[in-house]
Amino acid sequence: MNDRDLIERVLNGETRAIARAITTVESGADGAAELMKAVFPKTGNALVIGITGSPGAGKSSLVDKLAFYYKDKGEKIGIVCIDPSSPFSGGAILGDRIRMATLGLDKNIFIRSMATRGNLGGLSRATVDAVAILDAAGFDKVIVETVGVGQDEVEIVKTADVSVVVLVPGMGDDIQAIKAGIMEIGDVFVINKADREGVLRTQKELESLLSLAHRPDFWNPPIVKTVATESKGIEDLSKAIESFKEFQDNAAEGSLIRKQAIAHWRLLELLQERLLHDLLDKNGTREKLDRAALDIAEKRKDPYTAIEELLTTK
Ligand SMILES: Nc1nc2c(ncn2[C@@H]2O[C@H](COP(=O)(O)OP(=O)(O)OP(=O)(O)O)[C@@H](O)[C@H]2O)c(=O)[nH]1
Ligand SMILES: [Mg+2]
Repeated sequence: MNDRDLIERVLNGETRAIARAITTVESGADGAAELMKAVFPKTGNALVIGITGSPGAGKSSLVDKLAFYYKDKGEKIGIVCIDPSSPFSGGAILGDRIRMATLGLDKNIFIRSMATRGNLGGLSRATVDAVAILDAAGFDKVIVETVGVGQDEVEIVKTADVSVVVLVPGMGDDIQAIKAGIMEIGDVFVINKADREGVLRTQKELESLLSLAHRPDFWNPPIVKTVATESKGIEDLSKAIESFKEFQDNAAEGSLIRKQAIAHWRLLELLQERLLHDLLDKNGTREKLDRAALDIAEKRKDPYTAIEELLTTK
């Protein structure tokens, strides 16, 4: 498959080409930029749903049920999960593999996990690119699942059209702890595992936290209760997602500001990656970096001097 072929097949929605295109952007291989240039104009039709929450909250279970719900309505669904082997996720790797094997059998559901976390970052860039590829390939819904820990993960969910934050009952202290990170990004809140005790209390705590928050768009995030394992509340969740989408569509100005903010963040990220790559690719830079690291470790040099030297010497 040459590059032109690949692009054409992706836009045709061919599964193998989509998988290959995602691998291309993930590894930052040659042709990734050309691919994304061709993909960009074809994006904007899918509804991108970001799902985040603490480890084990039931995100994967919810995503699966939501995907089947949409599929039953005749839609095509792409799922991108971030690194199930990340140190934060509690290591449900095997479970996630089995899950992918099962879901992957359905031709209207495409599931992919992004596992690369290179030392130069790029995870969020590659994930957002993967979402764009699925969008351009004709998927109606693209669901991105990330564990709500870590800056990358939060940024990724922010780029979604609708961000869903998943909580579980009886996590009072957790709510306090995570609110700084993910509370403000939730357009929709889910209390999953609603078959457990303490649902009402969690709901009250959540409501009082939300009443303190001031969103620039004045949206009032709905709270949905679900039992993912029993497929309960999935339709309510889909309605809540839809209601935010409609709200966004009607608030054209607000949504433009949101899109502009996302584009700004993406540009900075691409620039950062590109500048770093260009610099490191220069002859001898990697060796200089190694040497400087040794100098710093042995206290012969401080990191600030090392950086100045690295940037000024040709
Ligand atoms: N009782 C109950 N258990 C649930 C519910 N939803 C999920 N679980 C269970 O909770 C556990 C974690 O579910 P996952 O869907 O893997 O959670 P996750 O948030 O994707 O987990 P990580 O990706 O590891 O962060 C599994 O054993 C599920 O069966 C629910 O509504 N009620
Ligand atoms: Mg999961």
